[in-house]
Amino acid sequence: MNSIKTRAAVAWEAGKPLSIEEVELMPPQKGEVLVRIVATGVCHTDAFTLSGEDPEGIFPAILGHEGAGIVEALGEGVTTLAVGDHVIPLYTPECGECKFCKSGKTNLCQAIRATQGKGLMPDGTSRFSKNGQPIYHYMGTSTFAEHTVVPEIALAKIPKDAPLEKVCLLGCGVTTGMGAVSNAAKVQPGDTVAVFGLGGIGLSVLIGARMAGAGRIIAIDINEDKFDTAKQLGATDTVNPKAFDKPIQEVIVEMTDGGVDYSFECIGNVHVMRSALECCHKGWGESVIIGVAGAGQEISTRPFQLVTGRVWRGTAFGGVKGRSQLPDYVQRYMDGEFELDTFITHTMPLEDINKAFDLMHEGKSIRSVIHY
Ligand code: NAD
Ligand code: AHE
Ligand code: ZN
Ligand code: ZN
Repeated sequence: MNSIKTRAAVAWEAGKPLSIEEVELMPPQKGEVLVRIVATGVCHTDAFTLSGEDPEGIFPAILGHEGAGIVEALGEGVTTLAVGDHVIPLYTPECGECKFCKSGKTNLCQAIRATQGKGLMPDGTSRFSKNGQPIYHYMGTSTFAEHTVVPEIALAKIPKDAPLEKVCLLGCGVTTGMGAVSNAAKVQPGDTVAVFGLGGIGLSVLIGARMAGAGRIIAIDINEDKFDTAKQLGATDTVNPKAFDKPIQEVIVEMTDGGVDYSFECIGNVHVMRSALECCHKGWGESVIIGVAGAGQEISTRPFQLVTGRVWRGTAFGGVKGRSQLPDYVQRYMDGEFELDTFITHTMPLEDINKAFDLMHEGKSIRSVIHY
């Protein structure tokens, strides 16, 4: 197979709009797969990396990590996928063989993490280029291209009747939020939950909390436009921190007779991370960090908060093992256990992808989905 030309949104440098270009894509090498992306969501993490705040951000790159598509060609030695299979690219792969996969304790497969973090395929090179200049991959997925090359271990095979323009959201946001509830927190019926940030991630936490049978679900955001959707998805209370002249953790502690059983930070703001921990109940409350904070930022609290029984933890991709567990999320969606339409506030062609970033920054969208 020869190189192909494909359309992509290229991030030439941090802080600049993406540029829609025709780029060259080399064929899949050993253990790699060529995928035609049918649809991709735009996650806040794409905006985070584009902003220049990501310590691993590297340019020029083709961003995007919340996609779904169809296998078009196989590299040498690929045995678990066939041309025509429907797939979701995984920024957290699952090799099944590394120490992490075998531990049974984490979804953070490390088989290709080093090269992935450098924007390269596992052999240390890029498949994308423009006029001979290499363009970096992003999170091993680069779904802001109509065609992309992804390692076999970073593709989850999904049923062919799943609508790709919707289940692409299971490639990051919705799985992350739902998985954080069941895998990281393990919310139980009757538990009280606080969710900070009501974007795609926080709203997915709400879905997970409702499905887990949480009693009270407090949804917190400084943008009150998010409250109707939050209530629709299961929030019992909505709170705008700006409406109070005291720290939001004090407000939540007073509302809940001492604090919540579980809180989730879905923003990426280290000050809110502290509030999310400190609104947890003394003795047992647990706070899960999902939001991604910029380079050089650190979290802090009085150690006494932990000495007195609160727990701080974090999760990537909701603790979900992509190849073995993501197909089940797709099936649950197909079975009607939860819906995705509420998340898809905007759809647009690749040519308009910069609008998706504008809408996100203006707080007007939950998810924009790009249709190729
Ligand atoms: P988003 O931009 O759609 O939503 C963020 C929400 O936070 C918005 O509704 C915004 O109004 C609200 N917000 C901002 N500042 C606030 C404040 N001070 N107090 C209360 N609310 C505030 O983002 P998203 O796509 O839902 O992503 C959320 C975060 O999760 C990002 O940091 C993203 O990078 C991260 N993320 C992490 C993982 C993971 O695996 N850990 C996966 C996906 C996304
Ligand atoms: N590269 C950043 C961190 C970015 C980050 O935390 N990414 C999450 C997924 S966010 C998806 O929207 C993740 O999976 N992290 C685990 C990993 O191995 O990257 C940094 O700070 O360097
Ligand atoms: Zn994401
Ligand atoms: Zn592994």
